[in-house]
Amino acid sequence: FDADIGLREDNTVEGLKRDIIRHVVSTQGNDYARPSDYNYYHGLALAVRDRMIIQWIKTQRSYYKDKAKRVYYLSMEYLPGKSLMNSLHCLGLTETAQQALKDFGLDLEDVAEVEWDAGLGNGGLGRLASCYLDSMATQCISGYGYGIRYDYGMFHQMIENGAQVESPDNWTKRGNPWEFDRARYMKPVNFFGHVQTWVDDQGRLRHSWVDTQKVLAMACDLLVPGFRNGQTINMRLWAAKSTMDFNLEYFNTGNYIGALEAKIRDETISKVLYPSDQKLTGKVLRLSQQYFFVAASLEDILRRYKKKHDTFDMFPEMVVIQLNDTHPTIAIPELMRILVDEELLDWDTAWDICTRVFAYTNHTILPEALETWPCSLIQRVLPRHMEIIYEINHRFMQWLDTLADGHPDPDSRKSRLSIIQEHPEKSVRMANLAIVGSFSVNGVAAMHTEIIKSVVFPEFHEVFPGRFRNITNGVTPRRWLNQANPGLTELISEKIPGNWLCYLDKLEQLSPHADDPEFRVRWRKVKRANKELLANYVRRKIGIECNLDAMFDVQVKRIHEYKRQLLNVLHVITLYNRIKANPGGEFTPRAVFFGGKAAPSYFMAKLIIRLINAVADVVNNDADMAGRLQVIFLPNYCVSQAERIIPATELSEQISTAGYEASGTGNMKFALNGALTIGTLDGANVEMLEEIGAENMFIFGRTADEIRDLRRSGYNPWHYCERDPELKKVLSMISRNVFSPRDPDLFAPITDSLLHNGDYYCVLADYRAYVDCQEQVDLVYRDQEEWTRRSILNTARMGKFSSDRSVAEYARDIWGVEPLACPI
Ligand code: DL6
Repeated sequence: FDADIGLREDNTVEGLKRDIIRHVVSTQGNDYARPSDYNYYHGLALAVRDRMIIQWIKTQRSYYKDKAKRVYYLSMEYLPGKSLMNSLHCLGLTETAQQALKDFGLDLEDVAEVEWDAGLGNGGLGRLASCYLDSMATQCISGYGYGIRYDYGMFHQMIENGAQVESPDNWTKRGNPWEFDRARYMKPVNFFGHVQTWVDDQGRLRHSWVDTQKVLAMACDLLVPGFRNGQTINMRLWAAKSTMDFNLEYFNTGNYIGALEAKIRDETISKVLYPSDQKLTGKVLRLSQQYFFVAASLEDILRRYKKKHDTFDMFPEMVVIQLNDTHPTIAIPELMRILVDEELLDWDTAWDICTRVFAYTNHTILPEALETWPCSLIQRVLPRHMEIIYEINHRFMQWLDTLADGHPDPDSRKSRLSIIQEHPEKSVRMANLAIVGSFSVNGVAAMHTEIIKSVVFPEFHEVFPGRFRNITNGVTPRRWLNQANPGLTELISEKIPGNWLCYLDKLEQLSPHADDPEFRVRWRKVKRANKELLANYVRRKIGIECNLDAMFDVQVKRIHEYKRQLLNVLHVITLYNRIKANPGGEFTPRAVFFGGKAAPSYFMAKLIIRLINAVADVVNNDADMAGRLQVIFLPNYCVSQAERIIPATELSEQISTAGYEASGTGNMKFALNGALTIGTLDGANVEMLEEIGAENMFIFGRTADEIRDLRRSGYNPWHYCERDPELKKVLSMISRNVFSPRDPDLFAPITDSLLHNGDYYCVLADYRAYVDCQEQVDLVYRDQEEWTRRSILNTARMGKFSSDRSVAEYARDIWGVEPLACPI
């Protein structure tokens, strides 16, 4: 009995069963004699949530008691995946739930399967945000995630005739037992209107944003539990609701259809996630989404601060706001608007506060992903913010004029650093605004940060030298090892006592066991069992029978030219040709898995999916390939699917063009689960190499500098094709429609982009090195003892890549917060 709150937490099997039945019957209104798996899932989820809310209340209370500085993580995207198993593991209730369901004649795994993934993000950026919330909760950091509660998350991908077909992901159509809708936290958010400038009776120049259209933001709270530490933090997602007054006006004038239109238009704001990860087009709706969640979040943050403070003097001491990429950058002018226009602070004081509160994480160097918004658009949607951005820029330009650093061409530097870009259309460069308005700018892997400092924003680094830093990404071992790979977790736990899942450096203690043949046998057994589980899943989903003796070679991630799924396909075709040429030869058997979604408007990415499936068709239907080569495209790659694929993987493909993958986090998850990596020196692969050792990875291809030099010296992909008969044959097969007999020239855009349009991502330049490196992979795989030894060492040396380490670095180097004493 918790005297403090007065709620009972009965964590016995009987207690849990009682709560499940209560929710199945009383909350959901079911006849207890005939509930379905879904009813039980829902009932169990609510019973678990009951327990988490108690933790959550205690956690929130402790923040006030400890006068904790709050960390606010603003992100347009989160990818929590499924919540049930994670919550049970965190609360230490997995076995209890297993037994409770068994008593009802059910299996926990089947019941957990019913849950729908919360896919509120595109890929790495969103999943990183979820890993960081997990680590904040686990490390007792007073954090909050803020974002958007999209009605439709990442689209559902189907493959029809080899092509991606998208359908909407109505992830909450059967309700979402994990969230609390807070109708009392409805915050009006303003759009459009105009600015009135006036002088008040104290002679102050004032700005009022008037005649706006309002949309309400309703808070939906999703609880994020820490790992067995009694902490639960909050992910607050905002849902757009139309204002009642607004509807009434229409109704009163008899315009019923108009009233409905307005409601639909308003609520469109949180309807759907933009399914494009690296290219953001200047759409009113996207800007509205950004402002919507930022404005609601800032209001909430200020409300919480004002409960305990009468002035803003302490604001930077009590609040830090991490901007997850530029998407929430409009928060900077919004905070200025609130402080100057509403709180009546003078500009300099307000700016000083702002620039001590915001920190910005950059996640990409792809130019098309660096957001710019046409000034005309911002002017229309957020007129006061446009004025403020101009003012910020004006003062920044003036400040640049004061720099006496002997720059040879200060005017051209000013135009490059300006927040306003003049051509081709007058626009706001959001990254420049984020850098100018933040006290910290960080990249997500050492190499990425170096590129940011030296190539993407070199002059910002010159004028703000202390502002840039690196925080290498990490992944949560609770989800990506404990939950996804219980077999391996158990085996590791035999060798490493204590709570190594929260102190991942301890994995190093596994290293000596790599030389123990018995341990290696057991390690292999776990992998084999995981391969069987994946094979069962593949059979169920797409009816393909996987060869369990084959090396499971996997590339799952968003489909993008820079990630070079094409290079992998060219290798598969090369293997196919080699086997065809020598059908009696000895080959290391491979099952090559692909998975990933293409942005619906990204033509090349969708064509790459078609090519993979077309190649799979030829390979999988050729008798000579039986037992040697298989190609499998798994539709609808998502978090819960990753949890099945990663533990079964033996070879992890991390083969982006060097200099383009900011970090990658899949690379970390695979190695943590004992896969060996074939990869380029890109993103966090570089740091993985430092930890794991070159002898335990397969590194190939040109470095980022070499790619740059190659381009500078006039890269001609034809040369590579002409000089390499295997490559030439592969490309000519694609051109000769071997993989598209019924659709001639289907893949011409791919061969054109490689041979005639400059092969921007240097696929052909790295082909030979990749194919040769894959031969090394084959050789090592044939020696299963050696492969297993390396596999164990990979896992053992992944301690650095826990998101706990990343979050601890953010806390120490950027946020200036210390972990609180955990309530339990
Ligand atoms: O930092 C998380 C993740 C990195 O691991 C990937 O390398 C990077 O591509 C990804 N970036 C994005 C960019 N989105 N935008 N803008 O998803 O971030």
